[in-house]
Amino acid sequence: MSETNLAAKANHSTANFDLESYLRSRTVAVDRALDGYLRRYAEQTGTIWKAMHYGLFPGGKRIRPILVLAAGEIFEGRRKALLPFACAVEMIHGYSLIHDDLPALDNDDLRRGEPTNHKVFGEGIALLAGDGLLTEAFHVMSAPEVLKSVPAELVLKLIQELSYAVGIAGLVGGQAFDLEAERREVDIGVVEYIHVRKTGALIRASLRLGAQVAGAKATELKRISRYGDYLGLAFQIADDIIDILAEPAPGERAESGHSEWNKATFPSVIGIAAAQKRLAELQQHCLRELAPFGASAEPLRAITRQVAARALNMNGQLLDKEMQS
Ligand code: GRG
Repeated sequence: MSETNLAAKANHSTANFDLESYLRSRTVAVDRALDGYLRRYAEQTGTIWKAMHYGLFPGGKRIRPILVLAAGEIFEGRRKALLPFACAVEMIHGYSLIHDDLPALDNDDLRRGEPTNHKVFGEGIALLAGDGLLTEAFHVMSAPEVLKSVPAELVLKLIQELSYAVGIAGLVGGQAFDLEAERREVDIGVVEYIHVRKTGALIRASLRLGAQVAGAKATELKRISRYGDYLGLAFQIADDIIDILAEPAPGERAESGHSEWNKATFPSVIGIAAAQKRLAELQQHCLRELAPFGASAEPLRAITRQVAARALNMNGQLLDKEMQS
């Protein structure tokens, strides 16, 4: 097996799979490639370059690019072919966070424990850094080097898929709907509608990109897509449960009255226990979709469990009671 071939298929087994080292090694590969893409502009662009770099480094969990790689590995995709797509989805994620933190949207001062992009570089540059990352994602995917390992027709299809997933039908539309939902009562159907677009679409697209670059067959791709639908929703529900359970008690909150309970989320609309139950069900759906892929899907299986575990373990007893009732 060549150095550049990610096909770790034969090495994974449920019993001894080490998720931590898997995530670490993939993060190193993604970070190196992301840095390489940005370095090409370092000399010509000054502050905007620094703001774009700051938007990507230090990174977060890198879950979306790792999903590209992990889905590609199932079908023995080559790292060289997968990495441009992995980096593109992380650039788009980075852009969405920079824009989401702006005063016009969430008005956040901190991101990953550090001052947000606009706090460091000002609103104008932060806005442009987001634009720069979004645009660069498509530049990276359509580069001539990519066409040496991925057929041009497929590249075009993937660009179309990803732009659909992050445009008005997906991330942008979901965020806009979320913004408007803040001013009205929402039911769980609306919450799910928002999450599927705002968070789910990019997660699903990441998995589909990886699988297609690696040559998944139509039936396999359908399975990966269903897995992506479940994982995307699970990811957002888990994030919202963690946010609510980590929130200070009402008397200890800042005077702004900002509370996770006021947002359009699963735990705020149906309660923590019901949200945990839904999360546990989604985890099962995810694992069911991965079953036919055997050991090659062990990374995705372990990622699924980790996504759910953090939110379920925070309040395990409550979940147990609900599941028994
Ligand atoms: C501004 C067009 C536009 C969209 C913004 C991504 C987004 C839409 C908003 C961010 C706020 C939010 C809670 C989104 C839900 C998705 C989510 C949980 C994002 C955080 O993703 P992680 O946990 O972040 O992967 P890290 O820091 O690990 O990269």
